[in-house]
Amino acid sequence: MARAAQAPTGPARDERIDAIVEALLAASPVVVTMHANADGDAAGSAVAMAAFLTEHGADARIASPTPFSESFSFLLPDPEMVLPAKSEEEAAWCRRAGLAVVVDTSDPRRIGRINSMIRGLPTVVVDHHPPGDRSIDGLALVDTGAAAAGELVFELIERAGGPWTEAIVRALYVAVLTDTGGFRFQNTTPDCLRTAARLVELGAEPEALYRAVYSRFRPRRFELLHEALATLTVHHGGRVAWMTVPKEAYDRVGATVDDLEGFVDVPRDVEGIEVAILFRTTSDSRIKVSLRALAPARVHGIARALGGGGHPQAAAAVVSGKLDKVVERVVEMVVAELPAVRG
Ligand SMILES: [Mn+2]
Repeated sequence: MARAAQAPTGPARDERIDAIVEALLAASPVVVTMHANADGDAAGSAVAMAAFLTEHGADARIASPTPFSESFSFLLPDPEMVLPAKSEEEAAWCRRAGLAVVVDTSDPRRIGRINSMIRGLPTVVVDHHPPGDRSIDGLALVDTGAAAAGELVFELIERAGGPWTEAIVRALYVAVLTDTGGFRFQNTTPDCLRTAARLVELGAEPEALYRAVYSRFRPRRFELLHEALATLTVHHGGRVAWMTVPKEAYDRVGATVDDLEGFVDVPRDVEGIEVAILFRTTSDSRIKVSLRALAPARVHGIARALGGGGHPQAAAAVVSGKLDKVVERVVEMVVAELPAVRG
């Protein structure tokens, strides 16, 4: 099989999509996976893919490298769609599978422990991240022009003629909604809005799904945000802003990663900002660095240099070191990479 690479265009793209649909509809059982710490796009794309395959008569289940996000479990039409993590059932499923489908990443490192479990299986990769130095072998639909992997899953299901069940429609709407930050970011293209429009025609309910994703925070999240806000720092003439999540407060309120949803939008929403950064201490005492940029500023190069990855305007890395030292180092890198001010 061809290595994952940028999707061809025109008739070659049509052929690739046909080949992928054919591969998807020929296999059972199928194991669907996505990147660790799945966001709305990874979770939504995986659920839609598994539901689509199930509708076509396949036994399809999700193997999630990290526990399936509580925030997106409402998308699961059946909680059993996700294989119990690190179980014999999960291992047996991967051994019996005739196909693996990887969504929202092409990087074998980002699917963590699942990578060795699907090694050797015929694989379909559906992704919209810029290809990195390593990619999962397989039949790939990788299109960095897509706002969300969910937009590409939509294209595949459309080519297969549906069906557009409630579970599929909701999951894909949430995929596109979340990866565009609620249709606010630069990746909110006409194509992505057309996909969203089609999903609404097919029954997706924008307000219900908006509330399910963005308006279901526990009070402890605001307690943590209150303390994090005290760390908000604006730097370099207002071009860079960052916030840190105090580990002591995180532990005290019993927060989980789900409680941090949207925190990076705080520095991102500072007027005139070009790069926003969120720093938090992970459970193994490393520092997770989330970077957001307003074009033309780009941050994926910095994330890569730190051992992470992502998109030009949204990227992340996990680095070792003391928080204040990591802040100093990353801010220095960001300032050095800022485009010159014109005019
Ligand atoms: Mn995505």
